[in-house]
Amino acid sequence: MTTLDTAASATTGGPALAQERRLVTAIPGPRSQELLDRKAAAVAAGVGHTAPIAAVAAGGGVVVDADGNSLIDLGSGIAVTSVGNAHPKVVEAVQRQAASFTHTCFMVSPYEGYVAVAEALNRLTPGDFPKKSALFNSGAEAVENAVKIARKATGRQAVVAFDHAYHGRTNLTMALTAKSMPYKSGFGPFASEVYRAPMSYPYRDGLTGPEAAARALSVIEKQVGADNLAAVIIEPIQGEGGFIVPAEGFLPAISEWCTANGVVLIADEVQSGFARTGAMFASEHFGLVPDLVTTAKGIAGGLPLAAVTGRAEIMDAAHVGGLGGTYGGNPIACAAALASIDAFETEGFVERAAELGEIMLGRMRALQAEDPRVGDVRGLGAMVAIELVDPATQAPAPALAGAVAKRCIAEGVVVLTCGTYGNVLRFLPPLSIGDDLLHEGLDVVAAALAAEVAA
Ligand code: PLZ
Repeated sequence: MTTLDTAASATTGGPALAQERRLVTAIPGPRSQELLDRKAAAVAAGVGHTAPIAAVAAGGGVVVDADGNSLIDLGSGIAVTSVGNAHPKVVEAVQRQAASFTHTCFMVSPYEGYVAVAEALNRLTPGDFPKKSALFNSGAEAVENAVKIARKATGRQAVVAFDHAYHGRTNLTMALTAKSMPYKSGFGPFASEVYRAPMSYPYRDGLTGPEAAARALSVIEKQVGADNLAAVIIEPIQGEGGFIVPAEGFLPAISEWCTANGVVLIADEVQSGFARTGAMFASEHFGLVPDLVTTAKGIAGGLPLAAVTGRAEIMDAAHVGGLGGTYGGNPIACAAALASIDAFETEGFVERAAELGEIMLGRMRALQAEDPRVGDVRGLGAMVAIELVDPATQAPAPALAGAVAKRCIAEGVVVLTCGTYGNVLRFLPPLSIGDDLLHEGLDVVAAALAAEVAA
């Protein structure tokens, strides 16, 4: 046993973990540093990390490290542990399924968990028409498959994605993702027949939703042509791109155009789905009923699972054997998803996300009122961000955002940055966090911002 094993076995995670910010060493402490040294020697340099800690337990609203520090979690492992880390129902379901069977491959010997997850997704996603689902391992894999399905269903090849979009790190999804550094730079050539349209970004373009939609549709019609277009893929609220909430009317206009032109509209709800925004899916806030929805992250309480769900006739377009993968819909991940979905539906997480959003938006608007470096405050539910800028010019302030995030982590609060310009601080707490801990985390954010002189 290494020292890290000893620390890990001494700590049980989940909601019973003391819900407190507790710093007993500098971050990183010696045990965390020991792991980071091993990481540097053993793990490819391309795999970065945000918080320099060795995590040994997490639950409620905290992550505990190997040195005994307890950090407030405002990231949820990038919007994954929405029901809370090591949620008891998830833990129990995983243990029960693992003891029963760990894998058969659904394409070889089907099992109920996969079918039950598909049924739940067909029921929960927007739209009251017949739906079907297929399960995969990661968000990127779900997006790849949604595009495969749309191409097969339409007999067309082109796909449109938007400025600031993030859809993954595989070859096709890198092509769909907008930002070069760090996601794409040097990793080309990228998949062909991917085109980019301008997004509605109210803070920076000042356009109404219909104006922004007209701008995007003009680009699509002139540069791609509806006859060539299989799918338009969009995050209803953009995640990595900066928590950009499109102006009212933008998404419905894009959706109507897709319907009128036989184009499959894919909503990528990998980050925004599963209660995160105060609705089961962010699409619901905009009255958006996509043809296909991609999900992952929050679906399974931390286990790797992803899905494509949508109109049955589109989903069924792929021939038998055309979709699949060795692990897609792994039984343990499905058990975790069913337990998570049960928690979402019976433990008030949708409402809780809305409450957490009110707290975060209120606090951040108050901060904005006294600090002009907070250029924009935006988000829905527990998906809230602030965009930091030069007050004189509104130019993005990425160095400031990075410095504030770093200071927060040193003070025991895990905060993530995002945005095309790297100047956005985003807050994605587990929906199991308590009000007091959230307020304390936001106090630390405010103090960190105050402590940084303008970048
Ligand atoms: N679609 C909307 O947000 C993943 C990326 C983290 P995977 N976002 C976090 C990183 O730096 O790799 C994401 C997303 C949206 C697709 C994906 C991809 O999901 O499960 O990471 O493949």
